[in-house]
Amino acid sequence: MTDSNYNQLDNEIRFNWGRQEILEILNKPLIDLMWESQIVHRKFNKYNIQLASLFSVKTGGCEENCSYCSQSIYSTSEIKSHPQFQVEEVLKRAQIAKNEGADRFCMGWAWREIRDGKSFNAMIDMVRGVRDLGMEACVTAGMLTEDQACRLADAGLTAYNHNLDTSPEYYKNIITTRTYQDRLDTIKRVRNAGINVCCGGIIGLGETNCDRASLLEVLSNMNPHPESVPINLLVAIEGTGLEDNQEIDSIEMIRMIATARILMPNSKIRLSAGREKLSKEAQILCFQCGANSIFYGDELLTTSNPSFQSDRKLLKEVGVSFNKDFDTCEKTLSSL
Ligand code: SAM
Ligand code: DTB
Ligand code: SF4
Repeated sequence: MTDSNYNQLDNEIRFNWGRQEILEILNKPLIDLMWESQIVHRKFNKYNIQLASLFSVKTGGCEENCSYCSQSIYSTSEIKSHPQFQVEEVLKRAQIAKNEGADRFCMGWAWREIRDGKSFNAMIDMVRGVRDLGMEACVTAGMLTEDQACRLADAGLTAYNHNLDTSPEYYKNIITTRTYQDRLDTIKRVRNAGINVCCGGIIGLGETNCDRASLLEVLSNMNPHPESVPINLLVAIEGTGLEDNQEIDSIEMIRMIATARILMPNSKIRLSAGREKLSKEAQILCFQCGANSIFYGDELLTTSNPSFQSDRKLLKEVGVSFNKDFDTCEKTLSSL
């Protein structure tokens, strides 16, 4: 075992991880990587999986050209069109998610940036409403200004999701309508406003292992670390620039999650998009190596996700705990 791992065992959280040492962790024999990540995970976390529900408030028509995304105006994907959802309907969805056992409600808007006015005011009301239900609230809606970040913080927003997606070096192959620095600036505004940062990336974009290490280097050198780190497996959607990308082996997802757990022991590492492509066994290994949250519910933003029922069954089988109120929730559901 290397000195850096001993530091982890001594409870020291590091913010100075180097790319080479991250790459070495990522490339370790799988059996060692799994063991080391479990040691960190058991020490810092209690195998409690947070269930986060995701809802698309505004779908499609986004001016950015993220080549994986069906919601970009540059994609030809067929997506369900619906006018932007109103506050009442969104809060109804949050209540349903809560009844199903979720304790975090994430709301997405397909925007390049948030604009002030009617729909920003509605966003604020949605955040307040979700918090009043006793749930954590997360928003993802593109770039935001300092003033908007402060207004969202005042409304009680728990976290803002803004992913870096990939390494600074590979980024220009995926998105050209905004820079890596634009993303970092928004993340800084979120942090300065006192909102938790939710920031992660995607694997399967065609990046190398070195790019994955480079993304993890940026994330793990943030001080504090992002409280939440979603790791997405590309959902290759028809009509997007990456529709023909080769599927990657599930072992790579396990490696990415295990490495993120070793580097950022206290963060919620979220096993995010792409779970439909992972076997039950691959997901179990992800939980064992450090994933402590999933998106829970039949839909992500424009694509499908495992059902509530199958996820409850999976988590029960694994024996992890996933909601303190779960027994009550199970009884309420069965009496419906
Ligand atoms: N427009 C906002 C933004 O980009 O920040 C919010 C929504 S966007 C869909 C949120 C994140 O979802 C992206 O940054 C990306 O990491 C992830 N994502 C989007 N499409 C995906 C796909 N097809 N497969 C995997 N992850 C995806
Ligand atoms: C994140 O990192 N993954 C979520 C959430 N943040 C907003 C989005 C996944 C989208 C998957 C593709 C889709 O459904 O369109
Ligand atoms: Fe727009 Fe977000 Fe999709 Fe990029 S990922 S095209 S910013 S909705």
